[in-house]
Amino acid sequence: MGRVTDTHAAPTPSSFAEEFLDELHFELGVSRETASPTDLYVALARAVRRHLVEGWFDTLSTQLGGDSKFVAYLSAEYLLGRQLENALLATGLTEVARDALDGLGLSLDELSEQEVEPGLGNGGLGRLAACFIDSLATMDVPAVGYGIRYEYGIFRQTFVDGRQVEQADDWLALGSPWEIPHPEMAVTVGFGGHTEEPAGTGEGTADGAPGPDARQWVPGWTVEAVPYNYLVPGYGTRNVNTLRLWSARATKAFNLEIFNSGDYEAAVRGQTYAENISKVLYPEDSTPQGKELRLQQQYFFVAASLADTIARALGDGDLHALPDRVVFQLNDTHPVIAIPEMMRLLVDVHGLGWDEAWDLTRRSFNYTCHTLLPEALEIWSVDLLGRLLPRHLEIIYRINEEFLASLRDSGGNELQVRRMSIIQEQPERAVRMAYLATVGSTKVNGVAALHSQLLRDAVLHDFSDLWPEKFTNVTNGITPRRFVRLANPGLSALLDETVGTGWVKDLDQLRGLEAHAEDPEFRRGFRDVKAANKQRLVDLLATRDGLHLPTDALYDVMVKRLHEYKRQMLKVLHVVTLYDQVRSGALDPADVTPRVVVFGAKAAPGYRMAKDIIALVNAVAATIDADPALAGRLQIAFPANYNVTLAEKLIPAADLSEQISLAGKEASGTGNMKFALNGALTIGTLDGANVEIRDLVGDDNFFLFGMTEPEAEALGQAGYDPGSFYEQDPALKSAIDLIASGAFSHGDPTAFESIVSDLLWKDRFMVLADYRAYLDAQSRVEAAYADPDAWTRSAILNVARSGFFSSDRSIRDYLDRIWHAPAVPARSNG
Ligand code: 26Y
Repeated sequence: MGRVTDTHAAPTPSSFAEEFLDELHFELGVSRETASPTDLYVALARAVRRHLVEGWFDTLSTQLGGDSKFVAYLSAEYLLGRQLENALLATGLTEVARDALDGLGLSLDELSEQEVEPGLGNGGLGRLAACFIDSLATMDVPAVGYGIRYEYGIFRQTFVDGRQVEQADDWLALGSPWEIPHPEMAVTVGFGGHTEEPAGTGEGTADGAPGPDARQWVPGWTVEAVPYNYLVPGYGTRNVNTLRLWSARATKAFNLEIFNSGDYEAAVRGQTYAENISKVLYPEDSTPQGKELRLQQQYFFVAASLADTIARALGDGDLHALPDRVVFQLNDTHPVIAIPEMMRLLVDVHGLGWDEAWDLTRRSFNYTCHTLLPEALEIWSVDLLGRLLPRHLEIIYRINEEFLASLRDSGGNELQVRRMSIIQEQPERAVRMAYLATVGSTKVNGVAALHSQLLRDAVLHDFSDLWPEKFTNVTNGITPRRFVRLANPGLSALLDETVGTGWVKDLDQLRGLEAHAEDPEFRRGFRDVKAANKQRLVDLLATRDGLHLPTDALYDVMVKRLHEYKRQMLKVLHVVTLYDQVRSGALDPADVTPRVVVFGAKAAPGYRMAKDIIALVNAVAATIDADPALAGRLQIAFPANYNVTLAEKLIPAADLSEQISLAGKEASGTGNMKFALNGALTIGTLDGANVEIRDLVGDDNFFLFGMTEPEAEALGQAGYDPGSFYEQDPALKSAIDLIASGAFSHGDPTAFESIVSDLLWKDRFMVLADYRAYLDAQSRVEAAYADPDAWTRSAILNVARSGFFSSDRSIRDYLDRIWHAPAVPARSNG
């Protein structure tokens, strides 16, 4: 190995500086004098990446050498966040790099700021996948994350006159130092065409003969899937796992057409069509649109990943060993086309009989559901699916026929059979992907205890009656590396001093803090950390967004995608009520607890109501800002483009975490866990993982309000009338009337008409029904905040008792309950 790339020896600042300059000069071709900040960042990233490669090679040779089982995590989204600081943490090189850069007159922190985060996900589901691959690597579990290398990630949000405007996220524009492309390992993926009787000698079957159940798929067109490897370093281990994201490239056949067809332009258009597949992340995270390109994306990455997995797991080995060598985890229904694809590979390509193939498939797949909203359950019209994937549709039909026949055999009545059919007949024939996933998997899990229960009781009720042992729960978690150690260095230092450094890998050790909750000295230290984090946030939002915020205030934070079920409107009504009461003289401004209400939220571009709510938040913010009566008392901050990078600054500064969805609608939430672990108190409903947070941190350290899920359900059944709540609560009535009057829209009463009328006539998520309880809970918050010692004590207990929410624990649960794949620590070959 070359002089400066000898990554065996522990690097010193001077050797690291040399590596950094080597990258800058010889790889980027830029001199120190002419280098832009981005150049410097890219050179730094590449220098750090060198130190992951040895461990990665060791991991690959250890894992591929033995006969270990590995996890193939299939996810259409990975919301990774910035990579540099995480890689430095994992390699233990943070201080070396800092010193090296100092010596060159450069600042690590400034270069880190250059990194554009890979936003290859919408929200919770994508971020969960990123936390899981971090935990898998840290726990030495052989695992590969498979997904899509979108050229454009989640859009950048800007506000124009308070309304959301989306911009393309060209995150690759300035180079992408973390990825390693392998064009030579491209996999060909077919689409369209037709199926036929297989020819005498079966295509690719092991012994050359078609299997008894084989059909031949003749695709109409193909694309190539080019793998890009991302190194996923474990913390405090040699292990470095792989995240493999696929990028679409036109096949040679497309390029040939360029020569053969006289129509050059049309041929190039064809190329563009193929390469569109990995162009952009769909920014919707509910109400799937049934868009053809989305199905193309799903099949594209699934087909490439399965081919890759089978080669990796089996080499030339025995297909019957598949379930012992690999376990697939389906992250929601987005990759569920993998089930018929596996059947196609086994039956058509490898010549297995149907029953044997089905047994192997079912034993290899597991499915995680992330929703409770019926409209979020993916379905694909038979028409579209049959056109794009004709063989897969045949396979799905046969899976369904056999499944329904088995139901009838075991005495199922016709109503039940129709309810459980993988094919829905009305309003159009379509494949219910959640049902296909359930039928084709060994285990089905929800993402929080309540959610898993509601899956069993409602969403997949018939299936859980049929196969009770199939259903399990794995409560979500978050990685303490990124969301505590990196995001909150002040708290981390305090934790290290108090309980030692082991918590980063074993978050239950935070329990050791409990004893210190009563120690005034410790409480002071804890408060100082929170104050410093607020200062850091205030500084950031001043430069990033031009906001001027006080530090000496209660930071009340609601950050998550904008959805009606999450009830940002409830928060708005609280703020409007405070404003209204001060304005009308009912409330003395001096009695208002100084509060900064922080929102962060992107709306799906086509979601009108969500966009209107964003506009309303900004309008209320501007109106309050303009009113001197509220100065220093109440302020809304709504920084645009909430993303992982901003979350890492916002969450550690929060006092109050808003988790106020209607009970029974939020599958889990993971932001809720991040806040608790950073010492914010939760105001929340009994929904998703809030239930478990409250159970653990204790009722005294959690502001509970609102209807329970059965209560909300019963109210809906009884015929919910939001107008009656409006009529009966003068404060509520006054707040809504104020919005309706145009008070936040320069006197224009039409501006928020759609919101007002929806609340009064529909209010699907029962904002008005929970309004009074929410306001009462906010009064309890104010009373509690008035006693800093008691508040801090509660905050400390939130941290101490939230170790359960480490994604390491989630992974342990997946291993115990679903995967049964032992850890395999990487052996050094060096
Ligand atoms: C099919 C397409 C429209 C689609 C794309 C993305 C559908 C859903 C999604 C993303 C869903 C999502 O992020 N769900 C969230 O998953 C988190 C992790 O489990 C949960 O904590 C959270 O409650 C849930 O809303």
